[in-house]
Amino acid sequence: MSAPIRPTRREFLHASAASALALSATMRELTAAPSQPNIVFLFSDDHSLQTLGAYKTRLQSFVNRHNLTPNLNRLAAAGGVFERSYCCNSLCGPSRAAILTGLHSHANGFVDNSSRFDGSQWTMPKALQAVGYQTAILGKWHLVSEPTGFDHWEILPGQGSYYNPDFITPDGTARKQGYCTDLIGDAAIAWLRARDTTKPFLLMCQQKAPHRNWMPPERHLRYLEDETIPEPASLFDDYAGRATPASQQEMQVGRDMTMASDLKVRPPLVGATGLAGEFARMSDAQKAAWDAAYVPRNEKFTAAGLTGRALTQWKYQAYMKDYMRCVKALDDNIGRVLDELTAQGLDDNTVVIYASDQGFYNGEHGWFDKRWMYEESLSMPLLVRWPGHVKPGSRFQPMVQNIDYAPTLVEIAGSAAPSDRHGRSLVPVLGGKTPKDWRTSVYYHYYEFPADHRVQAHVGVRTDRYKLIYYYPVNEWELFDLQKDPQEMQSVYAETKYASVVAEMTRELDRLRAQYQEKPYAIS
Ligand SMILES: [Ca+2]
Repeated sequence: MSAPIRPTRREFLHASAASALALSATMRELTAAPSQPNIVFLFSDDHSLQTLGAYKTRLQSFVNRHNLTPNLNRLAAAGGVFERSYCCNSLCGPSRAAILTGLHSHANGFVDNSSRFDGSQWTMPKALQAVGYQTAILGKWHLVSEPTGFDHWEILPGQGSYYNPDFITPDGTARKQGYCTDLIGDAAIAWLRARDTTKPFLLMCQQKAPHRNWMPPERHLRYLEDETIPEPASLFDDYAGRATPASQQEMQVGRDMTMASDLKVRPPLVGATGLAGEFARMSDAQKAAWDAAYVPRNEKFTAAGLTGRALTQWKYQAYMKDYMRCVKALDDNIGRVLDELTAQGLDDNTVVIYASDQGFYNGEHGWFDKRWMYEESLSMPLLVRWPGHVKPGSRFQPMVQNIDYAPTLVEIAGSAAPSDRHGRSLVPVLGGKTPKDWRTSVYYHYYEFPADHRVQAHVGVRTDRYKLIYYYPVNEWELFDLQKDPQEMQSVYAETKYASVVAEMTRELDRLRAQYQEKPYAIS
């Protein structure tokens, strides 16, 4: 008979220490982990609310009937949708700078796309690094200077390219074969798999799509091919009832889109010589797929000999189909990243945010592009999933801005942003407890004129019901009653019955300018 196996004292102590360590690890998970969740910031460029199925817009039923954004919809359903989410300056670079700093453009220094971001200032990723996060940014950066505050970065030069794009890393620039949206999705998944699993992380995955010139991937070239996208009521807006800047822009679908690049009405790509820009980067196989899709369409278009309104309507359809095809690929890759989080068991302890740098015109007012303080481009999609904090299916009504993101993410990480930030943490709002003194108006300032689209510089204030816009270089004003005129077709600035509203809104604009220590109006 063998003697019973008893642990020696040394073994017993070792086992006790191990279980104490295991217990303490468990305690750490219970206490530390919830205070430092991972953060995945999924971002895109120029994605309109109209083409995100979780938003109640004129295209919502079309978008959902054609399954355009199933993955964004599932993210929204598992978390919350911000219904009054705005940018502070509707342009790519300025929105990104506001997100990183929590400051309006005049204070962070990046006012238009000719600016260069000062990476030495306080930023949210640096604040997260300081409290133990590993940080990464992948995709579109667009702030000219090199990223700071990131342990890993792999960015597109400038706007980047849809096909076979270049990426810049600390080691230099290299071209990758493939479709940009998919390559950024691949990079996000690869980084999630290779990261240091002992640390909480911030992953900023920033797509170029669906930025102009809306080049779809091969697999979606025939998506919506036989469909008719509903037109907005204002596709043939005559700009009466607004200040003069609205009629002086150069961003009309019918007049200002380029046939070859924007609308893809061009000779076959295969065998073509002297191809420029994006088209020059495509492989023969990619060009052949495009020719198979666009050449027959273009032959029909040429044969039809369209002019006037019919030509604008054709351009609207062509534009919207390519735009939505790019959104479809964006959504595919949102799904891939969400699936990777699930596969790694990260869903419960990861905050997932989706936003785009600003909204976009899908033919409203006859336009494409952004820039204006009008609703379509002032608005930003904003979805947040945070298990245990955000009630699934929430629809948030408080007015929020991109300057709020940095204070929010820093608080999520268990720290606090400096008190001089213009934005405010959304954490209480996300928990369903909006502070009583939450803002009741948002401030806006757009600078870049004339640039590409001749949108006049302007400032403005939006409250729940009204919007006041001041085009200061030309000293013209607009006031919209959003309750009566949600499409902003008729300024009521000069109407006597709105005189008291004008006075009140002007005071509010002045108050916000003082609060944010805005600079005096620069009239060049
Ligand atoms: Ca943009």
